[in-house]
Amino acid sequence: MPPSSLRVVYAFAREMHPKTTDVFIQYGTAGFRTKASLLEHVVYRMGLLAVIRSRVKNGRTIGMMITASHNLEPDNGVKLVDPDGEMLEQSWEEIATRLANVSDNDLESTTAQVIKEVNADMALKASVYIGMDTRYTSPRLAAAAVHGVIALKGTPKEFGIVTTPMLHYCVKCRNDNTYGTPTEEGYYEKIVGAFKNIRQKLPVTGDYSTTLYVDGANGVGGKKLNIIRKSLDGELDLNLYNLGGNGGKLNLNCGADFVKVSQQPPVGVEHVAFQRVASLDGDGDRLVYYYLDDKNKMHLLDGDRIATLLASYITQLQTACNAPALTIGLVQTAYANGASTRYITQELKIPVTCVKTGVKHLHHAAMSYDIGIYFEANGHGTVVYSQQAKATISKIAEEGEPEERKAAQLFLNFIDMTNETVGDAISDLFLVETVLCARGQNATQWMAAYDDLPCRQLKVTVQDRNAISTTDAERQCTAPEGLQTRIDELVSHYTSGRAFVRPSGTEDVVRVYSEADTQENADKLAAEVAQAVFDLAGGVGTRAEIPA
Ligand code: G16
Repeated sequence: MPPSSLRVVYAFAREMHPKTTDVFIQYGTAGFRTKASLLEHVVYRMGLLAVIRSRVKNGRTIGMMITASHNLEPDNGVKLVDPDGEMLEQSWEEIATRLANVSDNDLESTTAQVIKEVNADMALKASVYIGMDTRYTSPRLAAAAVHGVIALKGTPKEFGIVTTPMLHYCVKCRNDNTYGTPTEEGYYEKIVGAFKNIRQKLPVTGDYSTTLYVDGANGVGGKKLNIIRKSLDGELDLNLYNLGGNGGKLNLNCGADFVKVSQQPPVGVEHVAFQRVASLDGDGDRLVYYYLDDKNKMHLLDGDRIATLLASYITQLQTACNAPALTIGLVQTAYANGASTRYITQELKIPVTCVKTGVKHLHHAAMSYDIGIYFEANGHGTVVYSQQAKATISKIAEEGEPEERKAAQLFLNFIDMTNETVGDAISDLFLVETVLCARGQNATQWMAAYDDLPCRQLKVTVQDRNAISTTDAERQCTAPEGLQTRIDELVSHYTSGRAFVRPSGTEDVVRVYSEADTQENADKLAAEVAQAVFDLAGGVGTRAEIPA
């Protein structure tokens, strides 16, 4: 493409998606995320970048997802998806940030500079898949994405409203047709099809009940489960709540993030003692479970519990199909409850790696195992399998001893049910239901594996959250000076105390996490650490504002 044709980049920007704010925006934990009103020019520019990225990848398809996931309705966001369905390569995040922040006048020259820098052959075809969540601001932003793609002569394909993991899945399938069909229907066929196959092999036994309540967070995940529900033929009886009707607001007092952080049940869900409830987040990439007991006390089964459940079952399958050479590992973040890490290493005897927050970090670390299980405590995670693992299990399914063959065939269905590209609430829900069914367990029995240490998460608003720097997978704070010493001192007063702070990459806050021997102590420790952040890192207001 000759440089003169880049003029359209500026013309589109000026006429349709001008930069109207000087607020600096950064590619964060999961792309750009801020008030939707500040994002149109950013999304347009990411359309340009997606085309450049596609050409650098020899015309393979790149994804763009318009969503702010767990954030409340006024926010929105955009993230790019690489050809294998994984998050954008980290070295490109700086380029994305640069392109998002230049003035309209400098956009043409910066675009040319980026093309040169990454050595993109602009004569190649480029393909970009675009999806969006249910926010009322999403269609407008999706249109800006399309304009960005067209401005650089790429081919956009719009998927409309889909869950984030569906878009990741479609990108992967478009670039690797052995993975599946790159459509929403193709996704259902693979994931739900595998679940139904497994159900033929594993009859309902023991204390497992096929009735599952679901909190849809008033977002896209619940809507898609409503489509799936009709095809389940009674294999799973889904009672769906918070589907976006009756004035229910996206992620407001409901959804996986609310349930995990506030440790309270969501509004809008009927409560029946001991009934297990699956809670999704706004774009369907996170899942936590909970139930209320007969005293109305909530018991949370978060990402750590899902990880341990899946890891123990996968180990069982591995033993049953006699494939001991395959390496298994589990990846967590600093938010993982200390009790879960102990259970995984000491009881399950599986190695654990701790990495920085953000599925992009976990996914990468998990890929160093044949079978890598990764979950954030907030319910974001999946399982990834190496080619070697898939080939080994397939071979056993064909050539093993009768019992090994049976186990390997089940294992292959289990793999098929997994969305390996990214954490996926729908796929994870079917995985969890499969394990509970296979074991004949109810939620209380699932909960009995180990006892969580009481914990608390808080948010503190400061003038500049980037004033906080961390190291050691975010477990130690290196700036501002004195904060880590203060945290250490506070923690030392508590039995089983642990605490850390980190700047959020999706909200303009500093996050605080604490653990201790009792809930009262965990709450107290979190409040003290939050106050220390407020005092030493430029808190906004008169005292540490501590929203749940
Ligand atoms: C995103 C990321 C997650 C991360 C979460 C919170 O989730 O994909 O990996 O844990 O944000 O990140 P932070 O603490 O930096 O704000 P989601 O579901 O919002 O896309």
